[in-house]
Amino acid sequence: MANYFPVSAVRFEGAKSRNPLSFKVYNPEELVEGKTMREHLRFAAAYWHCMRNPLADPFGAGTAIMPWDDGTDSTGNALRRVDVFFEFLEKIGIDFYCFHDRDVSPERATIRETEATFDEIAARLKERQTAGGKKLLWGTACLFSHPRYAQGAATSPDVNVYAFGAAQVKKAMDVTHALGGEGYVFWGGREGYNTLINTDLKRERDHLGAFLHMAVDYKKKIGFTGQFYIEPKPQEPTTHQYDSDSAACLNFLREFGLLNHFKLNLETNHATLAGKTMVHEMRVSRHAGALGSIDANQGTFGCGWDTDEFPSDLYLTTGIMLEILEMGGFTTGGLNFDAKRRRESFEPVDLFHSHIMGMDAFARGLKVAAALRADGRIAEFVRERYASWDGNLGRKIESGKSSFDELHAAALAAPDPTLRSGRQELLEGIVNQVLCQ
Ligand code: XLS
Ligand code: NI
Ligand code: NI
Repeated sequence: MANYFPVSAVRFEGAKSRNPLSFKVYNPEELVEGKTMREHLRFAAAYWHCMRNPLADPFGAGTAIMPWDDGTDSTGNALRRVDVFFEFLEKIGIDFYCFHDRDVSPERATIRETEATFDEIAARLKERQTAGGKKLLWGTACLFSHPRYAQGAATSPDVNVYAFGAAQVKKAMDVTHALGGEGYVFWGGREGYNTLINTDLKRERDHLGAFLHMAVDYKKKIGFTGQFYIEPKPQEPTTHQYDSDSAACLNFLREFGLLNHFKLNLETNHATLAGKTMVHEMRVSRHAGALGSIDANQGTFGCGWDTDEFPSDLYLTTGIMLEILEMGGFTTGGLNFDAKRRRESFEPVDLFHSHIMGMDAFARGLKVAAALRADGRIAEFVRERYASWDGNLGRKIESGKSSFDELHAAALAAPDPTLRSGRQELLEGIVNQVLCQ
């Protein structure tokens, strides 16, 4: 078998290791709260960033060195990329992967030909999955690159474009199903508008609702039991995307009667773009029973771009893993590195350095999150903070059995309330104390 990366399999060597191609924290078999790190974290690599991202930016051409890629749309080139990608997964020790249809398989002159090529590539993906014990976390369709989708796909003003998009999703679902995918993602990059002046917002949202309903029907028809996810993002490439954040997505799903069929795939940098923290986005969807999967990356606050940096911020990874532990762990979801190396990190080995760093950051986040739960001081504080609600009056209100008359009487009878301190800084100090242990 060809050897595209001149490195050996990456292993855990512990905190003292100075070997750059080793894990310092991520120890796949180490138990945390009774489960191995590997089971908790369910890492996935993104095909698009690993294999298809040339590391270009709006000011300059791609810099990524990809000696295996001849730059053509030939099926042979696409098949070779599959081999390179699986060698990467095997050497880095990542169990899952995610792809868009067009990342793995090029578009041909007709839909029929495109589908035939896709079947050929899917067969190779399946072969490599089985050989290496790898799994597809989720598949998706790229409905944003081709010029026909310039004005949206499921929200296009043109019904024929809409049909094209549906055909593409149908096939991407077939392939995801055939590959045993655990999920399927809808990220509507252009499902929004650039200006309201030319946009029938009502019709576009209705069309998107209908599109997703047809996807649910088709899922049942083919017997695909994977989880459907919506991935929120507020803008970029459109000025406004209908699935702008967790709350907007949940409202959309509720409005169109789709809430039972979808969970959310949350991406850190999308939260940042929405002016929210990732933990906020996770908390909102967790309480709605809709926290599904994570696109792990990080961005720069206020920068306005989805810079998809590899996650290095331990405070962030701790917050994310705390939400996951509080949820009881992932079921179908996982941590997909929707992250790209910086344009300066153009060598193939940088794929390893970036994933190693991100995996160690999440392993540390997991350990700190578990330690915070074992420590218990923060949870105890929050319980105490709301303790007044555990009395008769609180219980009645919470169960919808009180009234303004009763509360008026209660307020008259009660002494003036005395608030207790929120102790934000004390609690932040506890997080830091545990993080540094
Ligand atoms: C883009 C999105 C995209 C989705 C999948 O910003 O993050 O990569 O994850 O279509
Ligand atoms: Ni993403
Ligand atoms: Ni993104």
